[in-house]
Amino acid sequence: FFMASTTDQLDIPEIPEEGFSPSEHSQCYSDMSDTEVQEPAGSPDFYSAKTSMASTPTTDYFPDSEEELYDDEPSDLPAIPINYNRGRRTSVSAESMAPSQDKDYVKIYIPKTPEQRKRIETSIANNFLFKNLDEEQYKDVIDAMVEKRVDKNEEIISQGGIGDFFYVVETGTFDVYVTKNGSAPELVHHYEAGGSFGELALMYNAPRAATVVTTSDAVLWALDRVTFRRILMENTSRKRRMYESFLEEVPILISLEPYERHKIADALESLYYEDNQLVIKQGDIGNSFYLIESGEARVTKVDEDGVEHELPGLNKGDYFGELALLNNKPRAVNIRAKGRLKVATLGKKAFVRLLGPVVDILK
Ligand code: 1OR
Repeated sequence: FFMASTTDQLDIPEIPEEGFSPSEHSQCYSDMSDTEVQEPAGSPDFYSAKTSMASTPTTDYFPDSEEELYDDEPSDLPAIPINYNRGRRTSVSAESMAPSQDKDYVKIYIPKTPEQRKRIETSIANNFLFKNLDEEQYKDVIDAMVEKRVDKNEEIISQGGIGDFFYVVETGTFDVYVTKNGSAPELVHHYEAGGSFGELALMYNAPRAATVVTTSDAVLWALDRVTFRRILMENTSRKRRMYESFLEEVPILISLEPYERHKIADALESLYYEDNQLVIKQGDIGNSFYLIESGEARVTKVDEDGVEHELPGLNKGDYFGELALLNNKPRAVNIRAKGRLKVATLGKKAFVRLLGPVVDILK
């Protein structure tokens, strides 16, 4: 796709990166390309589908110059979250985020069998980035996705490259490596079925922040940059922005990487309670973890004689509900709103997956 259309017509900007050295990185990945855009690896499916995508206006994909890519214009995008692009101007105005303003947009339609659609639906069913889509958005996303079958030890994304696709994992396993300041690549993360990656470069018009390699044969669903930005980005960046400063101040999460807090933000949902409303009932089965965004909560415990005792209360940044999730036991206390209370909740599965690194502290 890129070789056939984009590179002929556009001068794809090279994105130099302070602190990132592709050549040093490639010492560990002898087959790693130093170019920004990867040749699509994998099945003929992927090639042919990419070719048909070329009918979409290519200028939508990349700005004409680096100046445009890193424009000083004010932007409605959040500032870049991680310091992998330190020293560069990071605001972006290359593409519009508001779908309604983008009248010339041609929807991408890649024909699929019902069986392929079913597989996509299963792959995205528990992915927070696909929550809250309306029917049309949901259909447009599935229409635009491309199946990509890859072998073990293939590099799907190279740190420093330009972002072309966002990927959802149907099957297979992946390792994520980050090279900081020219040091050896460090293994920072894994993905498996249901996971997704490659959103950062698309959201922030930034170089790829990490290298992603298959550790088994795998099936991926790739979503092009324009469809990602049109449909999935707004909600995702709104949520990350909304929870960013709050999560930075939650003591229990301080040890996490900024990117780990972003993933938590994707999974959080805010709930409001009125004065005296019950949030957690002693004895119930626990399904959620709670962080107080604003307001206060009262904590009480009913003893064996049925007498309710007041315990120290909870305030902004405090958390509760972890015990029942960690120990699979009923809720140990009652928690009620004291005045109006706003909490951010995380479901049990997401709690286990995303708060793994702090479970010891919670325990
Ligand atoms: P991308 O478009 O930059 C690489 O391409 C992708 O790897 C990136 O989007 C994320 O989807 C994914 N830091 C940055 N990107 C990460 C990280 C990460 N983990 C996965 N990706 N971590 C911070 C390392 C200092 C790891 C946090 C657990």
